[in-house]
Amino acid sequence: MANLSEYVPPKVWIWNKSSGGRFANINRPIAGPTHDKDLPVGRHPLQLYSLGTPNGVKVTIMLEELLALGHSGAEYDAWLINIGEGDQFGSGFVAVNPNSKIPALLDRSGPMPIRVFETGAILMYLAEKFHAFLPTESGPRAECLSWLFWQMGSAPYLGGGFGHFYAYAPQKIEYAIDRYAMEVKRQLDVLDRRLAVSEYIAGSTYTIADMAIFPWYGWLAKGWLYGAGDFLSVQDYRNVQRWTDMLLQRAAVNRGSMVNRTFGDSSKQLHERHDASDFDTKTQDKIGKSS
Ligand SMILES: N[C@@H](CCC(=O)N[C@@H](CS)C(=O)NCC(=O)O)C(=O)O
Repeated sequence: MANLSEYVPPKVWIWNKSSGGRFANINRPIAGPTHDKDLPVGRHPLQLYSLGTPNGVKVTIMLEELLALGHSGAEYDAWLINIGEGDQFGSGFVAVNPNSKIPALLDRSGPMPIRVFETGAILMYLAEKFHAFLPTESGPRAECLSWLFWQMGSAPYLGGGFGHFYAYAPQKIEYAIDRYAMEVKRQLDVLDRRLAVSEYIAGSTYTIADMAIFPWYGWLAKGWLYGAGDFLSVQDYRNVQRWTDMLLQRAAVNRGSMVNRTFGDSSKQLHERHDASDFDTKTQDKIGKSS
């Protein structure tokens, strides 16, 4: 292993604002709003405040799947929260998610708005509201929720651990990259073994567990996260590849993956979604801007 310069932690940690790294400008050791800013509200029952990252996409896939099933109550306005600019610290956003992370959902269909944050909670809330994509029988339901919460516990090692140290940290630290590469490959193997014996993650039907896991581990399997496809030999996880290819055939998965997306091919970026027709008319290539 390469020599690391010796770091001796001080007795009491203090915030070094210039610690570097891709997200140094938004990372802070304190919660709460940094500025006053109301959130916009559109005409639909559901208001989503998000960004087209893997966490954001879980929810837009679910909403597009619900609409594809004919649930008009799942019509939604998807507003862009630019986390690089600190939008998640605006007072309106913090009121919907005190944890200041996208996505956050406001259900305005009832007499009082209901806020929901954390993607596991949002997916369960929508599944229960529309009686869809979450089995009702106790065994299959337990399997689905087990995998849903597996994702919630596992993805921080992929994003905050592996992705951070492999792609974003100011220095490449062999110890950290090794530690998280090992864990992420173990997680891919967990999925690969499961998908060797099961068509979908939770069994023979497509559920919110697939929607939660796909944007992280499906995107990783296609080499779309952190430029790490070769490094992690993702092609070796044949069952994960099979399952990812199957989900990529779904129109709602492709629509959901476009919403609030601000990177890549401009024809796949729909920065805000307020109507089903926006997919045909308001992508960045059509409105003449790209970022
Ligand atoms: N456990 C959360 C994770 C959400 C999350 O980490 N969101 C990231 C973007 S993918 C975020 O908003 N980061 C902004 C920040 O940390 O300030 C969930 O599942 O909803």
